[in-house]
Amino acid sequence: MNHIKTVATAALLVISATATAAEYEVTQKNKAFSVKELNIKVGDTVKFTNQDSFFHNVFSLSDLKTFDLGSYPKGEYKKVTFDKAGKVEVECAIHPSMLMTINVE
Ligand SMILES: [Cu+2]
Repeated sequence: MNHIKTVATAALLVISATATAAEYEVTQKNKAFSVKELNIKVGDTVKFTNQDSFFHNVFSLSDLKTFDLGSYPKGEYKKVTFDKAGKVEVECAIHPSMLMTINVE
């Protein structure tokens, strides 16, 4: 019985740790990000979904969070979790005019 109780407590801790983190979705449509600017909190995740019928890429060269999610087609998404406060510029390598800013607080 003691063992079962320990497992239940551990599960509760996992739930409370993730409950404070939010997930946002930014879509790529008509060669643009759905928002120009997004304000999130440290620990939050942003899901980048391609809604165009051609490939988009998602990357950032920002010091705060450097990443490259690669290129992917319509209907697919990739997620990034932001673990530090600051500003992140997000771009698409295929379409240079696509640009957005994420403010992590
Ligand atoms: Cu693009």
